[in-house]
Amino acid sequence: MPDIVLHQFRASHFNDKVRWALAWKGLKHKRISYLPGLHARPMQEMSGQRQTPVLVIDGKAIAGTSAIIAALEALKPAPPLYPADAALRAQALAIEKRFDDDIGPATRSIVFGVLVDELDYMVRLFGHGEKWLKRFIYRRAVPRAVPMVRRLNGVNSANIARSEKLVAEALDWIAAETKAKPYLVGDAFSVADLAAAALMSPLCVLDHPDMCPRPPVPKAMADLHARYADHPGMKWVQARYRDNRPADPQ
Ligand SMILES: N[C@@H](CCC(=O)N[C@@H](CS)C(=O)NCC(=O)O)C(=O)O
Repeated sequence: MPDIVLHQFRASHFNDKVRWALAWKGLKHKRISYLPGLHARPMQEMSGQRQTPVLVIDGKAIAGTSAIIAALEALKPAPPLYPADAALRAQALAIEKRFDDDIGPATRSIVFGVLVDELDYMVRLFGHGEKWLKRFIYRRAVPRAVPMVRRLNGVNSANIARSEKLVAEALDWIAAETKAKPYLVGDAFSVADLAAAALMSPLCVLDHPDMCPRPPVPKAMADLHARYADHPGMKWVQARYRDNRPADPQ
């Protein structure tokens, strides 16, 4: 078995996209978690860019979730995430790209629009599992980082309005595409479903241990989840987590 290490943020939908792909492939791996802000230098040194996730396979670092999934598909083709048929594969990869480029960042802007005013919750989401003292020091430092958090995550009224529109369109699109069948492309779960579900996931309540709420949940976050809860597109996201996300390999 290859040696696989995932360098990750805990509460992050792009990171969950890779955790899901690793679970789907049944690939055992080690996880190293970072608190946002403390991640940039190690990611840069490892992969030449600052974002998480970075996956290291037998010493080779790969950044970018689509490149990581391509590498996992090459490493362990079965069970597949790419459809075998070339036309369906192109369709699935185009959907993955749309969610990577537009919807994932939009989801993040909406959620951080709440989190910048709920710093205790933000630290619980990203810091659960850390030692108490590290969380305490981080919580004291976070207020100074809020302007940067706003900038990096597009938290401004114009971008949040644009993001809400993109997310509403994506949810309607998912609902229409999956009215008569569970999957976005063909008749099997693929990278399209994985990307769409993972990158919408922060807008709904999940019971998966990697993406569940960290109580107490502030009212503003509960209200955000409630806003989308009844949408058939969001129910589809929850169904994919329930039906197509295998347990992590032990
Ligand atoms: N397109 C990238 C997006 C990754 C991404 O946005 N990562 C975020 C976490 S969700 C991050 O590391 N943000 C911190 C930063 O930009 O420094 C991918 O597919 O991996």
